Amino acid sequence: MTGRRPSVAARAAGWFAISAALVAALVAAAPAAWAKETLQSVMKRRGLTQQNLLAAAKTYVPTGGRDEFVAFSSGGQSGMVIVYGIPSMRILKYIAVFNPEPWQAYGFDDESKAVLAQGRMDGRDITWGDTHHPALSETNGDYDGQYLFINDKANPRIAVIDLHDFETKQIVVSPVFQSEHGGAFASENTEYVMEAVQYAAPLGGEYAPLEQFNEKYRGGVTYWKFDREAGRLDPERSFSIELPPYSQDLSDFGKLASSGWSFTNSFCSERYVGGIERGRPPFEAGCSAKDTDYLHVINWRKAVKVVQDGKAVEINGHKVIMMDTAAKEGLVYLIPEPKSPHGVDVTPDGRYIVVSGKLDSHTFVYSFDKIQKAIAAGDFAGKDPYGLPIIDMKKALHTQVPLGLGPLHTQFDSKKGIAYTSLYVDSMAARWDYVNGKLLDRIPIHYNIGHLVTMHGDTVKPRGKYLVALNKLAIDRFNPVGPLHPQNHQLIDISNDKMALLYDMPLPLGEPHYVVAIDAGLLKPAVRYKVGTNTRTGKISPAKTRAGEEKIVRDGKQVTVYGTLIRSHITPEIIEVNEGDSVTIHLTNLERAEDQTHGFTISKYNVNGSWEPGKTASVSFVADVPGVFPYYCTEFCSALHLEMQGYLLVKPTGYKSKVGELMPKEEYTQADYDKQVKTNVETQAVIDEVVAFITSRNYKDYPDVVALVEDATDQLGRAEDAKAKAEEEAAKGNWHSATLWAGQWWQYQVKAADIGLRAKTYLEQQGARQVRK
Ligand code: K7E
Ligand code: CUA
Repeated sequence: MTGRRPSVAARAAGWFAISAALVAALVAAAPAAWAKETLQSVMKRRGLTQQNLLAAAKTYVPTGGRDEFVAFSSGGQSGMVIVYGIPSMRILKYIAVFNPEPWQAYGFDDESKAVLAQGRMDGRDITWGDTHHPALSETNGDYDGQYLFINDKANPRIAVIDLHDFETKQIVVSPVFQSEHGGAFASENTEYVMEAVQYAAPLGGEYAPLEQFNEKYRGGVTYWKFDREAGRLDPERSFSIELPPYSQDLSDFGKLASSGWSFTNSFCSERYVGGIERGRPPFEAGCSAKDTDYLHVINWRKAVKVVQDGKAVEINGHKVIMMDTAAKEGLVYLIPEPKSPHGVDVTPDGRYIVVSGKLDSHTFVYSFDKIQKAIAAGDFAGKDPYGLPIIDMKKALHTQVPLGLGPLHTQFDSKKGIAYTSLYVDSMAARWDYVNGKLLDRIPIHYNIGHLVTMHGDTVKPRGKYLVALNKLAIDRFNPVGPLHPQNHQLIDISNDKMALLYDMPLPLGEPHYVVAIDAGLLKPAVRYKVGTNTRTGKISPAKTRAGEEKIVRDGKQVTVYGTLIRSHITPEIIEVNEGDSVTIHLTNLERAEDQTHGFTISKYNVNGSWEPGKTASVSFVADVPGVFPYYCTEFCSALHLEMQGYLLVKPTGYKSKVGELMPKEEYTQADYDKQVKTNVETQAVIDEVVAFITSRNYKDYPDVVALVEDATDQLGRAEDAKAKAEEEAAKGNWHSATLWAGQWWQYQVKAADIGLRAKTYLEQQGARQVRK
């Protein structure tokens, strides 16, 4: 054997030692016992009340348990979406949307870079987003668990997340707005996703001085067409409606009784332009001078026809219905609404529209029926300066209810006619009856509640049960972590006559604005991809590579690597290029086992990626710095994870290789093969034991275990294939290849054993019954 390199035998010995240790670990299990504590003694020691225990019992999810609902929270300035479970309030995932996130490799691999590139504006990368309103896709007005949309208020954009894998698939940039806020909201069957302007500006991005505010500055609302088949928004079939410069705000789609209509608030119908430095009142005074602002009532279904009839103009290649057309065609109506409103929320039956004015202690309930009657009768109080008809407030109002100070947003209960409204100034949540106009109950929350969310609370079929208060500041609520505090989401039980506070959850990732919460059973995310999937397009990647097809292709200065990842090696293990070469590395994760993700990074080249089972993704860089750069897998994926490594060698320009540099060949022997087979036989004994346990229990009654058994069976099938290959090679006396295949056979066995053991533990914890065979 040569030099300082350990021999094959020595390295193999290390590998086998690990296998033996693993086998031992797989059989061992012995929990340690500690002094006994009782519920009473723990309550005393921690100073807990009966009330606390009740709250804990309502939120606690035992190990292995699942939450009843899954919440999707905007991540505010983080540009992400936060996913957490209700009632446990455990964070499950951060979904990267508008900015790079290394763990998901979003913005690191070429495929996701292409998604982020869709969000570029004026030729510039926007490396953050101010996410406000997530919206779940709907079928017949209820969540269907398929897609999630979210807006970026700062840079007017909407993103599409596919809930099949919780990945961002598309970002669309508003072709006409300079900022937005009233989005994303989905129509009853997700035909359209809405996005409304916030701060008025000339449509399409032109310059105009503030002196021309009334003439040139405009608001608007965009209806993005959603192509469900493609799972993408279709800019070609999307359109906007020009609106007055009233600072449009939140919006909502009508449903059932108000199907085909949408509603958008505004908070500065004064059309005030500020200018305190020019001796004028400040924005906040100028924008709240009048007692009322305008609710925009829009017939979007009719607007679709108006666009189809060719009555829209094009701005930046995007169809826009101008206000004179909107007025002539009867698309937009205005109704005065309480001063500086924020939320507008349509009731589950679609018959009422709830509007809260931040500066009015009443919450206003408009009747869709009355609005329609006024429109049909042509009964208008006048027109605004842009010719849009105004409906008299009294003629549209169903009732006004004094709920408290600073009402903002409203959600609905499974009980008919019951709503919940956040009271920002009072720091309370109110439960009230919007049909009979009665306040029923109020609960103090910790501080400055913004949005609130009930389960399916903005659909035709709210589920009730829980309410989450999204508090703007946490102040003194948690262990101090410096001047920048987390936010505070408070879980409230709404299933009884009195609302009850259950739990405080710190959220340390930007300021969330809105949350939507769906019955967890409606989400059906995949556990693996079809081998070779480009997850950002959903199509099979042309760079898909199977075992044995790995190759390195050179074309001039372009080096393309087609590689694979599987426990516990990266193929190829050596990539040699010349200084200045352009390198693209396509990798396919060949694993089929659940959660068997591999990572890949090359030191100092800012190369990073994440490959979930079946995924093909690519990293590209210019090898402009010569040297030796180790690459490795960044996920602790197996007992031999540290060995999942390789070298990128970047040869300096003009480097001449010298004789003797070639690596000597090292081959496994029959002894190596026999040793591996012995380990495999021992591992198989462990597997057989686990299988015997599982099949002796009523495991089929546990869907989680059935899924584990399927996964384990799949791994065992693969172990069988590798075993057959190993034996084939051994029969031919190809000991090197035979040993490699025996190693792969063992890798599959270990995974199968590992999955089986998890199933066994689960059955033990659940107290599964013995069954007769
Ligand atoms: Cu913060 Cu809906 Cu953007 Cu209200 S929004 S609080
Ligand atoms: Cu693959 Cu670590």
